[in-house]
Amino acid sequence: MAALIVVDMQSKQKQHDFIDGSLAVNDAAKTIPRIVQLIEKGNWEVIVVSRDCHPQNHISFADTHNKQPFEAITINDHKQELWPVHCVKNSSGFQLHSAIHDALNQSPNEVIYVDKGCDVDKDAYSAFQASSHDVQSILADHRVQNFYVCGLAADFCVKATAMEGHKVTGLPVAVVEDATAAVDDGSDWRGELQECGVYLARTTEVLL
Ligand code: VGL
Ligand code: ZN
Repeated sequence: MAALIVVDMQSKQKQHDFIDGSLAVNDAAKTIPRIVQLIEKGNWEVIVVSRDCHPQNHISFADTHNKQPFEAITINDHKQELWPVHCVKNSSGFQLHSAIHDALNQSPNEVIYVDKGCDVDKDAYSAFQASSHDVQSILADHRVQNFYVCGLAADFCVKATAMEGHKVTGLPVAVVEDATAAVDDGSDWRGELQECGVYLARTTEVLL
């Protein structure tokens, strides 16, 4: 049986959550009906829902370093992209989009929420880096044989979750390409995924 991983469908995608719309992901709104369909119509062993969950002054916030968002800096030999303040735990931008929230609440499938990026000095794009749960064990405990990844953003947290998930579990993994959207339209996230052995699928195929 299969699992669905829904990545970071938080209010950060709403243009009005940022005055300049800076972490608003293009086309994020289009993904919402698709993800609702996946949640409502799929027959899942388990649905894992990740949430980006940052403390104030998080290492990934440009403000923390007095820098501009969308630059990258090097910290301890590690590249850190800098973002506008987003998904601060228990702020409005941390909440799941209401349509996704409602679909999950009504789902007959088991739903497990996992939080990531909770440590002030560590970022985490992949749901497999969640601090609250071990997603690899969740999938193993549910005897999941393959899984699908949807949500935001295609070129960051969705990509990282699919790649790490495929690597650590060895299971077939597909990103649902019409149920995700990228921060950077120019990024070749599809090619990068395929190079790592991750498949691409569309919502209608997944629900066949
Ligand atoms: C994400 C940038 C920073 C994501 C999270 O959910 O893809 N992107 N934090
Ligand atoms: Zn983040």
